[in-house]
Amino acid sequence: QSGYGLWLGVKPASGERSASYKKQLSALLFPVTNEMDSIAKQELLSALNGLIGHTPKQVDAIQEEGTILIGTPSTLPHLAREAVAAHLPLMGTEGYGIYSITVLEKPATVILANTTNGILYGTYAFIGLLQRNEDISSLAITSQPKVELRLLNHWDNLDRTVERGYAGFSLWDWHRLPGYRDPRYTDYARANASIGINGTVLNNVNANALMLTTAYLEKAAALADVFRPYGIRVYLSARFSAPVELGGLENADPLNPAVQRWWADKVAEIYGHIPDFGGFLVKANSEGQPGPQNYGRSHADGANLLADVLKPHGGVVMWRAFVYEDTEPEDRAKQAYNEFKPLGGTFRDNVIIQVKNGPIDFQPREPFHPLFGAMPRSQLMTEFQITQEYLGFATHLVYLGTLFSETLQADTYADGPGSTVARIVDGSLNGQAITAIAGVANTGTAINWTGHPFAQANWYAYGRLAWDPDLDAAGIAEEWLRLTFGNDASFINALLPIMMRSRETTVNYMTPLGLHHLMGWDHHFGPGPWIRDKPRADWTSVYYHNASKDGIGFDRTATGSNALSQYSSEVRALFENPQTCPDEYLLWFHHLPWDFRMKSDETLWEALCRHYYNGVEEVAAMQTVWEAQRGKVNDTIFREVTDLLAMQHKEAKLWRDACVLYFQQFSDMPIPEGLEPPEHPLEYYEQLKFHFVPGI
Ligand code: BDP
Repeated sequence: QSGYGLWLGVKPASGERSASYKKQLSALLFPVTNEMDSIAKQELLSALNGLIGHTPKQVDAIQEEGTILIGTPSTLPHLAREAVAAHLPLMGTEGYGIYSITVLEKPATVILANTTNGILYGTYAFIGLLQRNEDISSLAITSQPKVELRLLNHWDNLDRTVERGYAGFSLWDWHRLPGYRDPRYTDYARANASIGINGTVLNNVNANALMLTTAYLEKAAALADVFRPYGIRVYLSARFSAPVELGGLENADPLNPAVQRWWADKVAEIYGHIPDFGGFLVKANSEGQPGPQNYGRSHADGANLLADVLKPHGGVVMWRAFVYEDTEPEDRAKQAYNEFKPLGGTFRDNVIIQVKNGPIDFQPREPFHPLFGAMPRSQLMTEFQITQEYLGFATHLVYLGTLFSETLQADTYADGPGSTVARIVDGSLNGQAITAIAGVANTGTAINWTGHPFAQANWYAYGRLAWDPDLDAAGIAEEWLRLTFGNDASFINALLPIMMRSRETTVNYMTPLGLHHLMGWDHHFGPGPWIRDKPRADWTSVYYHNASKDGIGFDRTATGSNALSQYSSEVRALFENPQTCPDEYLLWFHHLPWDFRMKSDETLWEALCRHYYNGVEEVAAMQTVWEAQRGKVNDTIFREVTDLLAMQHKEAKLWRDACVLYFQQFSDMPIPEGLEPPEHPLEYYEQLKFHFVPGI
């Protein structure tokens, strides 16, 4: 009822399917050799119990039709002689195959992998097929993750608050760790394993050095112990100045031998606690965080220091490219590229540069980050934000599968057409040795994990796209709907279009036509296009929208900041002419007069108004569709989503009215006829105060 079970809840299979599953899955041959195997087996047995009210008989050899065989070539050696064994080389160390075969002239199903991890993933995938009531009579699935390190990043603080977290407090009960291991840690690991996530960074990138003290390492080790049998490794955010704060050293200069020794000893200690520790995530010289530049050294010096001490243990460094110069740049969108591109090729082979999907900061829509494709001699990974910092928190229904895919499928043209971001992330474009992807988690102590019931879909979609960045966002949404709510076709057909449209809807009522960073000061709740006069210009809204009597938008062409020059010529050609630039990115790249003629033949002002008004109407349409689902989902979730949609509608209107009135001061043009005028004057919206907004 509460949504705690996520997408893993099992409902009885439909009558016809139930009968065929019973026949097809009457016996189980699954030699268990370790804890991970036994988890997989338990999962399958309990899923079958829920689906068909029956568990297969467990056997040591094939005796009858309808046996399911699960194993590796070493646990089921005779499978190595079957034709399906030819697929093993395509499964790597984490992939699996699920096939319908005939063994000893009897129809059987086999889940095959090279490793136990593959078995676990294959079993979850098979359970997913059953939950979705798929036909399992002629299966031929081979699947291998395209990305090696598939991570969640938790922005969790040691006091259990979560930076930009909207689903309660941190899951990690640091105070009672390591003594008490909350069963929820296991449920967390299970949910992640079911979608292929294999790593987790436990603490905030704005890191507290205490995380690296022995007391906290023991706590982290307890979590690592719980996660290990689910194939999940623990990583930590490292504070660059820890040698000073914890070690009492004079500085944290990466070229100082005492600093190098301190990190080497610390890393050895970490591996003593967590033998399979994954490595460090580092935010350095960004938003006040310490870093190598404090000592006149480069990001590469800093990253390589940590890479060298992790290397003997097999650990990696994920060094973030979300950086700020101390001095204000002419265009913040250009900074990461300016600082990192010249360092291309100078990072160690266990460093991966972690680049946000877009050049500003997780906005409802951004073009892809220009670093993708610009550093072919260094390893890059993408960071997405699953938590909805700039997308209505855990109140707005926004399916992010489409946002993630939009970036992943963006073509950088770095090596000709087809040089997508996905191909940089999966390593196929530049042949990078370590591939990785990160998502800033949206989980917390909320009973349903993510606050909004539909925000679970974003965790799910992130995991699926981390496994295969080329998966289709609609296919993932449908999978999630069916796993979460069951297989009622009328419900799926009603909700799928809503999910698929929801991100565009939010863009419409928040930041249409390429506008960005209009959110309320600091907490990022609600509209704040009037935000000005802050410690840095690039922390204000007026810096980004540049609205004045002569027009609106950020000129990033050659007549402006020329951020466009950071992209390849094909991408430049796509964006540089306002007549042909896609509407979605128009004001990201151009400053245009209010009467600019859009492709739709409207003026820019009319188009802007239309997008804002459409956004609100689309939320109202979502409410109508949801209302019609009464009785098809349980009452608790039905009511929760109903109420949240009503809040979303109200907040969407707030966005629309505040922004339209604010921009109207400059356009001096009327709100097009037929559109309902805002309820209040602009001053009303400007003086609204929101206290104790979560997530700061
Ligand atoms: C911004 C957040 C801030 C994070 C920062 C980061 O507002 O809380 O610390 O990104 O990614 O989106 O480091």
